[in-house]
Amino acid sequence: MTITITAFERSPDGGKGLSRDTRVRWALEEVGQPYEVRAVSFRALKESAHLALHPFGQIPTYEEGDLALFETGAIVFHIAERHAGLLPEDAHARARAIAWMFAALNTVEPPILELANARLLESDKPWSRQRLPLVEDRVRSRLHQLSDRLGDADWLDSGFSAGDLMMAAVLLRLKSSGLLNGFPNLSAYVARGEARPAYKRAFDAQAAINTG
Ligand SMILES: N[C@@H](CCC(=O)N[C@@H](CS)C(=O)NCC(=O)O)C(=O)O
Repeated sequence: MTITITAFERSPDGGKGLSRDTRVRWALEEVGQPYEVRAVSFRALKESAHLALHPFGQIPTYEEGDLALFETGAIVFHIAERHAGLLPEDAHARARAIAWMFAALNTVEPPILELANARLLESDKPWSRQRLPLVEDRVRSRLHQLSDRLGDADWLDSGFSAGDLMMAAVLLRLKSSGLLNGFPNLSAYVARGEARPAYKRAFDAQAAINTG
């Protein structure tokens, strides 16, 4: 059955791979599933046809036969459950990989998004210069904890899993901030993710529609 995902017609990052369709593309590439992409304009995101798929008017969505999903956590989890390659066989290791997916989305991504909002949307506010260091500290605090847990391991829980895919995708958003530089093991972890052939294919595919 054909898998169709949605992506921005033109991503605001100009093809740096930060739009969340990239993590879904990455998961599909990891498990070797072909997919099609339907590009959606900002205006169409908020129109009824797209809202029927995504109640919050966002990308990405995932359609396969009569299944329609939104939220990257749910989509990547669905892909990982349906196809071999992203979740370990062992039940406990599988549960831990899923816990890392949730940790990426619920614990690590929120302060990173707060930082992006502080930099992009609030920089003209009179209180912005005082608030920014506090927001950065909250990100650093999470990075410290994650760095301590990762130590010198390649991946968060033995082999690469959907948990690593989601965590690396979330951390990639920090690359331009310089905050990862204080954590060499996390920088290397993200680089290992980016070096995976499946990530490269996903990155190139999104770049192809967002550059040029
Ligand atoms: N929690 C959602 C977030 C989705 C999201 O924020 N998508 C962004 C693109 S990366 C979007 O569509 N933004 C446009 C908007 O919110 O109007 C997920 O993980 O899928």
